[in-house]
Amino acid sequence: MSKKKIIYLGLSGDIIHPGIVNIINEGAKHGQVLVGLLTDSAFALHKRIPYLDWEQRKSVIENIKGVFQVVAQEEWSYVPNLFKYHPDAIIHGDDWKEGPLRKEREAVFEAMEELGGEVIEITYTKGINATKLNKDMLSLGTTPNIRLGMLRRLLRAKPILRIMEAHSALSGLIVENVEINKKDGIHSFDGMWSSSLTDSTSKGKPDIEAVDLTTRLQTLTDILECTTKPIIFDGDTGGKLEHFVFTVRTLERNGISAVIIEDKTGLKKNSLFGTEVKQKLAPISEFCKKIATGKKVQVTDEFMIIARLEALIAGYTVDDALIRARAFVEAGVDGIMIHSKEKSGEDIKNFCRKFRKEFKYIPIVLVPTTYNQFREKEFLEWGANIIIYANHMLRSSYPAMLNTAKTILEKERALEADKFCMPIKEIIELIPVGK
Ligand code: SPV
Ligand code: MG
Repeated sequence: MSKKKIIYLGLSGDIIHPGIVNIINEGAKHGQVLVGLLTDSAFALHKRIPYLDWEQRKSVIENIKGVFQVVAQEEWSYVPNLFKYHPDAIIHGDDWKEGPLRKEREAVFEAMEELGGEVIEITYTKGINATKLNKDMLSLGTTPNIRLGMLRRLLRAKPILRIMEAHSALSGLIVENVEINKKDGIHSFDGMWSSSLTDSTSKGKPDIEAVDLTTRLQTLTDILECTTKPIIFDGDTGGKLEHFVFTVRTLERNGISAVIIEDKTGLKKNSLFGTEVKQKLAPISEFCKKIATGKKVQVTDEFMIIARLEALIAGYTVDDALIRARAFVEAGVDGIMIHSKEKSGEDIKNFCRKFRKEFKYIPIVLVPTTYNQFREKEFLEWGANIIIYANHMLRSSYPAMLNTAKTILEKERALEADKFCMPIKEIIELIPVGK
């Protein structure tokens, strides 16, 4: 009897639906189905982080009737695995003839021709697909536990994360849902930044720790209610050590993934004032104690405490910042944020290079508000892992509102302002009933 043919099937295997069972059954008619299961990283770089990790997905897929074996597909493209496993055929739904997978289809045809194999295309199962199911799942929400662990999972899966500021439920919804299709896949934000600047400003207060944790939590609750992405909380200085332990516990209980605290003392002023105002650095030992105490009281392994270095903001050198960074790493931080208001970005680049040489795996967080000429890829080259767009949702909404208000005053009616506004139909349908 001739050896059974190997039929390759690339899958994310995160959301199982009848379309997947169908393609496995179709594959099994031709031979033994070898599933190339996309790794968290392969999937996250092009779409989103899967709900289940690779091992969990593998245990589900390998137990589906008709699956012969499951191997890792470490790239978005099927091609490397085709050359690795030399299947007799690859099976795919015919939906890839159009849209973003078209190029991949061509590459697969070329690869299979070279390998002397076949491409089997089956009719795509209509009316059901993982993208639509994912949208339905998102509308069900998440749990604090799942959300909390998401930041570390993303850090493991992606070389660099993009985080956008949110200061209200509505801005949170934009960060949650906005995505664009680019050549290398779907681009979206990985999570949200709860900024002290924008949270305070939208409550009509200056950014001086005047908005207390309970009030900041009201904003967070609004955002948590209608989103699923991980949140990084701007913890300012962390306050008094005795208060910080409660902050950590409260944030953790609410499913916040990380808190960033800055090494300043006295009345906190926004960093972007730089040396225009007095910015006093906290003694290293005092700040280390705050970090170590926070780490001790956190309940889960996943919660992250990130130390934010304000040395460059306060007029000190990169080497001064490095001395502080070493001490904070020693005290147990899970990441370092280096901040600067220098436009050139040279100081940040210099810090990143030096820090990365000493510490290979401690995540580096950047907030490129002033040095905004660089792209994410460049920050990645410097060694950064998290990029926070810290205030852009609020800063962009303010001039839009001001413009509308001024136009109505000027014209003594609203007609001319209408072009700056979203259509009434859109706003009444923006938040559907039941979501
Ligand atoms: C914030 O967004 O509140 C920050 C970043 O802390 S910065 O405004 O640059 O200090
Ligand atoms: Mg702040």
